Amino acid sequence: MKLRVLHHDHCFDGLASAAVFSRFYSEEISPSSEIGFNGLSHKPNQVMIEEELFDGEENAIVDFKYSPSPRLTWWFDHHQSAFLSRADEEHYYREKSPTKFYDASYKSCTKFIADILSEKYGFDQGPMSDLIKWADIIDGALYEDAKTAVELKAPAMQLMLVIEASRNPGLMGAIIRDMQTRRLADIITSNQIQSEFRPLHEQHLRMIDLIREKATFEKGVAFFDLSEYNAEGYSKFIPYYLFPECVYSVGVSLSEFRSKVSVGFNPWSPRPRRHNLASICERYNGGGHAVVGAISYKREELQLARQTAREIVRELQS
Ligand SMILES: [Mn+2]
Repeated sequence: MKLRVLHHDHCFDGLASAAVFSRFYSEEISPSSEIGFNGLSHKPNQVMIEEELFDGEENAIVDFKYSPSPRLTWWFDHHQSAFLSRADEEHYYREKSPTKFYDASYKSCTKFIADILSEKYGFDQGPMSDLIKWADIIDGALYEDAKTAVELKAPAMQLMLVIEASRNPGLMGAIIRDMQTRRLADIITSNQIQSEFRPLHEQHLRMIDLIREKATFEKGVAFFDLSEYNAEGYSKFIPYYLFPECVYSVGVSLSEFRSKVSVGFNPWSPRPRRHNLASICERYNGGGHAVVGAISYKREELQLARQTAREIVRELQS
């Protein structure tokens, strides 16, 4: 018997969701089943989950979009945009499958899965409670302060850095297997994870120094232009760590494929938010949420990205 678990890739909640579901499946459904993991990533203009990914006798998707495929047997998601099309959404509500679940009010899919399985199958969350708690904190960005988010002292935060940034194939599956039975503090001290963590952590510390050096702070807005550096993928909480008084941050970055303006609201801001950042970004053909947004330009449109960033800084300062 083979179970295929498709999970949101390079995401702490995606991997923790796969771990909780797999432990449940081995305990309650089929102890002798062989479980294989495969990560899914968002792609522009995606219309469906490729059918050939459903290569188990049972197939599950966790923390990722729905598929109407008859080969999909289990599904759990908590994203606001969980359906690739209106037809998929209608399919989900019409089918009323007893093993497919959706609730956008959950901070993490991990906690959602654990609660559903406890309620319906008597699954014991106890042994995985620390993992579930951290999935909620990380996916819901419920950090106590910027220090917790940026200094990465907790084992879960260190593991998050490895999960989000490592490109080592096979590592995600190994972490999911570990998450099912081992404590986060033990997982992070293994040689394999440490050798991944060290260079990523050094890179993270360099980004903190770079933003400290490049950022200006005026009228509640921290602004930094990192386009001269290879600097896409820094932690979005760094500006709030460096400038605790700031309300908003605006950054410009340049990667191999695009130039980008990132806009964020400080979750620990001393003053309330007075702007909807998604609406501001939408005016420039970008998007996001009320508290965080972004606008992508072509690489060669960097000047345009810089100009947009300056305009947004002025708007947020007013
Ligand atoms: Mn999630």
